[in-house]
Amino acid sequence: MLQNDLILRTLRGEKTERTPVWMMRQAGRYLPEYIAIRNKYGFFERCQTPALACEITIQPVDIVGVDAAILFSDILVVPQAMGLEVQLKENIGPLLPDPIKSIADLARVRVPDVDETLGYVFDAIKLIKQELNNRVPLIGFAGAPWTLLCYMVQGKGSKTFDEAKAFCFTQPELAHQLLQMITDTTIAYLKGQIKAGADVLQIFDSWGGLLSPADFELLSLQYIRQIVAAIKDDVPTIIFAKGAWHSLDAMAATGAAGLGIDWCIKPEMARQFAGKDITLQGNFDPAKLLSPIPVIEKEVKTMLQAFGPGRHIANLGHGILPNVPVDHARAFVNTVKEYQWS
Ligand code: 1CP
Repeated sequence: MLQNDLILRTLRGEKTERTPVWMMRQAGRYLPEYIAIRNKYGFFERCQTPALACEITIQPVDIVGVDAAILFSDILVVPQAMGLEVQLKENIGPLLPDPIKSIADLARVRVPDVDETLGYVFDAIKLIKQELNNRVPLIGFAGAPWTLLCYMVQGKGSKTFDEAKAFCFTQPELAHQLLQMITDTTIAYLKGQIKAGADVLQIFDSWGGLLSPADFELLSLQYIRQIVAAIKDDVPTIIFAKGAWHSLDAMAATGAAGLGIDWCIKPEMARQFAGKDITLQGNFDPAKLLSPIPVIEKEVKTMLQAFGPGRHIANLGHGILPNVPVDHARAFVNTVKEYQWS
């Protein structure tokens, strides 16, 4: 039995004594303890070594006191398992030197045996569950098929992912073939995470908001729907599709237990779109954590008030920035934990 199951109860819609809190990208570069490990081991070495992934995953639980741990890994381990080379360039980001551009490139991609290619993730999850010793739940995750296609086709980060979009608009059949292969891999991968012990799963569609509402349905949501349908009866699932507020109603209808929202939508409006029977997660502007601590405390309270008690998990609207001071992250978490509904 978990000692702190606030997030699980909130995802079920149960009343809780307070709002739970965690931060996207909470295991990462703002923590000196993470930097110390980063200076010794390469990125994928950290992901592939269960003892390192475990240590990094638990750091924010000990250091900032969040109500959940999120597996230390990356969404790009899936394209890697599917046969693409993925590099992580220091302070630049991901680089895929041979991206998918044509039907010939697609022949290099496969739906892999996940135990063979991603077994290290399952081993890490088992170790983390053991080390957490039921203190807080463990969140597993995967990238949404659309967001993974963005990297697999564009080959690197981008503000617009125009080459990925052009691929989908000019070679739709190929795009859908690739999206289905990613979906099939992701379902097997997430089922493996559940079997290994993940308590909650989050699907990161970081670039969902780059699509029009119609294209979001066509290129993203129809694949997310398949994933949620395959896992929702085993563990609660949270969909975070950044910028895709226009489809909160459709995302709520997938059977997900929670929806992540960014800071560009009012909580009241998100609630209206998503309906009352789903938990919302978010939506503090990550850059606001650079404000003085009293400002952070005040703004966190304003956020909590806007969401109201119940059906809300406090979080950032996107990942924590590397230049956030640790005591600012802690102020964010503590303000949520200490907040009293009067
Ligand atoms: O060496 C380093 O420290 C590199 C920085 C880093 C880290 C800490 C990368 C490279 N990935 C990660 C870990 C990571 N990535 C986690 C760990 C768990 C956590 O604490 O949250 C998670 C959940 C991710 C997910 C991820 N990777 C997403 C989705 C979430 C989001 O922030 O939008 C995306 C888009 C990626 C790709 C990626 N990997 C790394 C970077 C810098 C990026 C983003 C590049 C870009 O902006 O295009």
